[in-house]
Amino acid sequence: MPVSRDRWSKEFGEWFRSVLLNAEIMDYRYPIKGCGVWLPYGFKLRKNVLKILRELLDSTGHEEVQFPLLIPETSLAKESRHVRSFEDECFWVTHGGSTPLKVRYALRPTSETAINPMLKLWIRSHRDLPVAIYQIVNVFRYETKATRPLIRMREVTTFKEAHTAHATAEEAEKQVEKAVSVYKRFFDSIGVPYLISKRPEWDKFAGAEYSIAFDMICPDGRVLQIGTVHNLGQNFSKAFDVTYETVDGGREYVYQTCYGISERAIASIVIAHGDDNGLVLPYDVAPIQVVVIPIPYKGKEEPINEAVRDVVRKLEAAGIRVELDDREDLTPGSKFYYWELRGVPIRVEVGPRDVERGEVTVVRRDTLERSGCKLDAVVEKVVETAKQMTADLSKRAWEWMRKHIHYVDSLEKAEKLIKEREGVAQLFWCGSEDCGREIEERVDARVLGVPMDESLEREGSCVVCGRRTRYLVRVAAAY
Ligand code: A5A
Ligand code: ZN
Repeated sequence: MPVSRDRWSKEFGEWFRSVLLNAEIMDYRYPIKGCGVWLPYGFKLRKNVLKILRELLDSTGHEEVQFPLLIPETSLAKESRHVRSFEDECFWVTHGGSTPLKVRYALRPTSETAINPMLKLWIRSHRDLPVAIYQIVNVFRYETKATRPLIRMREVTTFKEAHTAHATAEEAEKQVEKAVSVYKRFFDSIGVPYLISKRPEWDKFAGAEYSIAFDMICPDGRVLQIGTVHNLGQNFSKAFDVTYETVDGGREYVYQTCYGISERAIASIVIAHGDDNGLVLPYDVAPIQVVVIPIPYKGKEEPINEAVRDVVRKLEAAGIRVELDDREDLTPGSKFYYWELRGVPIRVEVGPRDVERGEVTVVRRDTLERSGCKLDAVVEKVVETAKQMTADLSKRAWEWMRKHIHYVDSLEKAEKLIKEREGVAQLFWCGSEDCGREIEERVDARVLGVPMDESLEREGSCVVCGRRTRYLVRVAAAY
């Protein structure tokens, strides 16, 4: 029997906030709005998630670097669309001590304008290309929409931004595809389901030719953008004069891409797998993979403790992250509650009957399903249970998401289902900005864009103007 998901779905905002605090992921009570403190347990989870991301990037031709936090206004201002979008979102440094600065510095809101002046120095010839670098840093955005822990921070603490430069438009296009496939593998490895959509013109990244976004659906039916891939074309290279010498001796501006993922990735794990008992963490990223809990029984203390120590030794020797909860002032029941809230994937109980049979009891966090196994086989049992649970979590999350995608043929139906928090509406759309904007207005929701993960064999009529079209568009309430 899976744990209920009433509070998870009906009081999602409150559920999310209280789980982050009580499971000790992030304390969001810092005296600056939009800033939070990673707690030790949350920090370990973050580290494990970043390890996956780093390994994926490192093994696909990216190199990790680190740029300064400060960007002079003169650099930020070089790409006109970029600065128009970001200047009001920047925190500005105006003084050094009490001396006013001649040129203000922005705390980076993202790093295109920090990176391009350096690319101009580094890239001379076609032999210097391609460049593919990334950094995992904090960025600052003076967000005006409601801030939320992990979801909308003003200090984004965990901003993984990759930046690439190429000789040709085709190579940049290829890189966009590669980035999308890296992000797919990343979200697949944490079992988080996603929709991939090409953002409409009016919602692309400032300075991009086009933007592709990964969105997930939250329990309240609203979508959360959990990653983006942008083709920047030559917009920044022209603004920053980043050129290379071509094979035949000419000069050409480089073509660029960039793509980003933030702590929303950690939010996505909390959201996709959680339930009314709290967190449910995928085994691979869980700070503690197995908790061992003795079930005390008068007169059997010694054999139970001996078995418990044996279990812990075996699991540790197998490289499993295991915690023994031998606190004497807590009942087993309150320990179950404590570790369920923190999402520990597997619990091993050792009670008097287990000991008599030379067995232990293994409990999965997602279904709370119990099964026994021989103490000697505990490692195999844990590994097998973990594997099954990882697959089941991903399956459950994908099934839940698919149930919240609805094909509709009218704006009224789209409006109704979005209002009722049923998720994403997919409608036929002619592709024009006028019709797109009208959809947003009449449905009172956001156009996420055209699906990139679904090919459409059918044809239909634009819900606004009635023109025949093969495009679908996704519409939803968005965070
Ligand atoms: N330079 C590119 C990569 C860029 O800045 N893209 S972006 O603006 O779309 O941000 C990348 C990702 O960061 C977004 O897809 C979103 O998942 C996340 N993000 C953006 N603003 C955030 C905020 N205030 N708090 C947490 N995550 C945020
Ligand atoms: Zn139309």
